[in-house]
Amino acid sequence: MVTESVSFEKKQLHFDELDSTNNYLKQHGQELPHGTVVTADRQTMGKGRLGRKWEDDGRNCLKMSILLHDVAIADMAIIPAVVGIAVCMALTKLYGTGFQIKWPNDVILDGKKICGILCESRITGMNCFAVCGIGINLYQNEENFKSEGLLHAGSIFSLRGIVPNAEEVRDAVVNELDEYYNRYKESEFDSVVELYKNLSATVGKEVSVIQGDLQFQAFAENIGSQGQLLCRYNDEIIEVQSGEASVRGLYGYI
Ligand code: BT5
Repeated sequence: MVTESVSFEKKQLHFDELDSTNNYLKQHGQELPHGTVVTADRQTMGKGRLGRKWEDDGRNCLKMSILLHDVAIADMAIIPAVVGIAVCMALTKLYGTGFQIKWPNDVILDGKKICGILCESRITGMNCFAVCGIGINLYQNEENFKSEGLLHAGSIFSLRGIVPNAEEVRDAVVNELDEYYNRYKESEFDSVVELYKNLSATVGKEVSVIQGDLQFQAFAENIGSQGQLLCRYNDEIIEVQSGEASVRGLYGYI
């Protein structure tokens, strides 16, 4: 099905402090235009997936949420993957190669997590609006991460010695999401999944799947059409959904 693509309006709202940029857009999304970007210097309740926390030590980390209107509810499963692609492409354009996606949508560099993505939605009739929350570590050093107890985290500065410009990163991510979300909407779905696979640090590896109290080892064989991880386990292919599980490499975080 071909859906008309609509470019982002690129309205920007910046706050000194919010509980969460995602919460702000979930509350106000209905009145704001498609593509609105909300940023905050500090979050008092930064959220990760599955009830986890996003650690925020102020301006060291870029915290942004982007609003997408008229999203089909069925598309919500794949949107985090499209956001992951957009972040990877934006950072690659600005800072060079090495950025990859650890399933489902951590962006990693040199095996360290430099970006987390949390997409949420609110149902409005037959469709919903989506809030794409993105946290990108910009300036932290090793000590900052140690003091937060974040063993697998890295920043653009700690890993590349570059001092990034937060506005430049924000604008690049928004532009890439505008591009890749529209490609997806224009039925270039397969090309988006293909690109996701090329950027994946998980596909082709033995992984440990963690699903609540359950943990098992499997071979990450492919990505499904809805962004699920297709794993080979005892000669069967099982589908691991991103809302339910995390994966680790057998020898560490990736
Ligand atoms: C995520 O969840 O990584 C999604 C994070 C999304 C954060 C953005 S910031 C803007 C917007 N507003 C919000 O309230 N949230 C979004 P998950 O895959 O569940 O990973 C969470 C785990 O990542 C935590 O349990 C920590 O282990 C780790 N973590 C927390 N803060 C981190 C940081 N700054 N850098 C790297 N890893 C971190």
